[in-house]
Amino acid sequence: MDDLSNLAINTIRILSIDAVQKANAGHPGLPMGAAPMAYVLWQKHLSHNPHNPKWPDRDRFVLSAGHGSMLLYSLLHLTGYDLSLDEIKTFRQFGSRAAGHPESFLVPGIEATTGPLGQGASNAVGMAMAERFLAGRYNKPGHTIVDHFTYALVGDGDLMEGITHEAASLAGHLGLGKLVWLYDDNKISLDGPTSMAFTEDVGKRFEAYGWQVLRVEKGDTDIEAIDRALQAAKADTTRPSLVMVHTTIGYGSPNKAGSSEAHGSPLGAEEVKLTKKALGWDPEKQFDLPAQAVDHFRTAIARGAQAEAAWQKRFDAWAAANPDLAREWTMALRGELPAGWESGLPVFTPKDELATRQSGGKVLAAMAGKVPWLVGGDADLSCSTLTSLTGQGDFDAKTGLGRNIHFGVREHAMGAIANGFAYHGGARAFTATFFVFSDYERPAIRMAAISRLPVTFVFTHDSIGVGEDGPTHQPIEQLMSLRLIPNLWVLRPADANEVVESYKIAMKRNDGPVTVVLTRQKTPTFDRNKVAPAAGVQRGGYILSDAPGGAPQALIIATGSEVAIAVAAQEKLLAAGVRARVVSLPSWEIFAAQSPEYQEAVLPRAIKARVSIEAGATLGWQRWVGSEGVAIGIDRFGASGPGGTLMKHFGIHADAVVGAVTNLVKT
Ligand SMILES: Cc1ncc(C[n+]2csc(CCOP(=O)(O)OP(=O)(O)O)c2C)c(N)n1
Ligand SMILES: [Mg+2]
Repeated sequence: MDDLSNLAINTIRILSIDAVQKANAGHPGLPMGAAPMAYVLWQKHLSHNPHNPKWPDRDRFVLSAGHGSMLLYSLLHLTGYDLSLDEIKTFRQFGSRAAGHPESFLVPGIEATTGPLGQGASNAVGMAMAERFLAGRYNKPGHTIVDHFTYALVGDGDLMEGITHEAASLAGHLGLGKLVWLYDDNKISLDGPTSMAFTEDVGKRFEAYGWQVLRVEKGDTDIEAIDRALQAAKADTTRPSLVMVHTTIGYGSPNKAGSSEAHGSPLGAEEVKLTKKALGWDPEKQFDLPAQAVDHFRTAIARGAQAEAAWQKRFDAWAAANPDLAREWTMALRGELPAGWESGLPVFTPKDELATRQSGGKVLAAMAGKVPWLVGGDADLSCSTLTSLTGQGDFDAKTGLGRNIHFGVREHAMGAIANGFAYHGGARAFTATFFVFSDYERPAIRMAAISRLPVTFVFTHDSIGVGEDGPTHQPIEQLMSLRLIPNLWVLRPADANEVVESYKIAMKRNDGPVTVVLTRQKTPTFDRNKVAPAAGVQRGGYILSDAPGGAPQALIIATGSEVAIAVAAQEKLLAAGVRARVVSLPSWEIFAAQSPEYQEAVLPRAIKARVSIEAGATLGWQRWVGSEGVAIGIDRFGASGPGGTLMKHFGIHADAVVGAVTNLVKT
């Protein structure tokens, strides 16, 4: 290895261990072991512009092993991104952008929030798919404006997690030739050697997935071999590549290298000094970055500017030849929507007795006709979720054409891949599966919420209304548990026109994910001449049907298919002389964000007789019905049987509401 490369690699190591030591917390081992591969990738292969981290055709780099965050912060600082040495000195402190794990919205250049192992690598699959999707849509003969690689650095932990098994399997199937995972193959994880729990032949596994597998035996020192492997990875355009780089965790530390002791705690002041000595640094100096190394890293700035300028030239020529596409490109990347995109959406009438999954399918297809960058798919359930975009073809990673993604039965990866599309930009992604399997997608939903990603997670078969499939397929706690996730909007529309409004919300939201929760079974479409317009959904909750003939004595609050039950109860109550107001509350989050005046107008504090009805867990409903109200729901697992029978059996019917309201009004 030449001296300058050696110095540069050690600079990453020293900066990383100093920051971890100062924070008195963090993971020094990975940055030390992975520094050579990171150096070769960033210095010789990664096409990026530190002064414009958002350049659309940059290569993407995801540090999936997010615990090694100091590796990424070192690279960002050294190559000239907006992350100062002073900020690195605040690593892991409250308010620092150099957070414990990389957070995509804190520092430009962090492509994905990582930490929960496996998510980042799977995001990278989504990014690589998004690259293909944009290439298919925008590249034209003689004009290539989308053409970049996606790299992820993965550790043993990433490759143990099930989610990467799914993501890698799909990536191999699709033949994502511009996806490269660099595997920090150090045979150590948190608790000790991986031999305790992880002994399969990873290379063979990836070969079986259809990946090109490359090996670097001396990953601590042999940067030429790393370079050759990366060249070979890029040269194979038909298969994703796994570069297995054999490294030593904590390389350079005389007493902790090769041991899990280097994984998750600072080396200790003494060991830091010994490491510095071993690597030829002054043991007494901290945050000592040799100017020669920094200058060397910062050549990335000129290289990046040049690469972007060359791209810009190609882009301008393309834009001149394709002005309509160029306008679309700009809109799609900004997260805007084409003028008039809402105009063709269906309007449903009471004649339409549809399951909300059915109306949902129609709305989605109509939106897809207006928004060409809407893309999505399902976990082998499109025949049930009805989320196929009719006439839009199946996604083909070779051509990049087609907008229906067959994720296969892989909910875990599906969510993370959709997040990858959002991280990439230029495409609006949705996913679909049965609501009960939202549990399989939940870790990705949580990451979307943290990272403020505009992804739409569609779920159908949303209650015991599913029927005969029984308790394994009947969501009980899912609705309430998704409401627990901060920054996630959970929408459960009551009828077809509320579905239209829900999808409008999903399409317009740019600062976080939205779930749209739909029924398997038919629900009536309300006569909007008799009840309030569905546009009330935009406020999260609204008075669907007010108490006829005077001030309401009671409030009935419901979501989804139970709103129709509430309306039926309202009629029965009226016949018995009780005036009840029906409030449809499709989104708690949006409603709770309305002004106190609006909330008071919908749910007046003075009315204590309140009953909620929702075919799911009741925990939490007290928030809206108050301590004196009654929450009708289901707090046990469902049962196998026809949906209608189950609704009766579990007390989800109008008479239950009538009974509860009558009791409350009497007392
Ligand atoms: C889903 C998930 N489970 C557990 C953890 C806690 N954790 C962080 S790093 C780690 C071990 C990772 O080992 P490896 O990827 O080999 O990293 P190395 O020790 O080589 O740096 C674990 C279990 C996590 N971050 N995410
Ligand atoms: Mg490891």
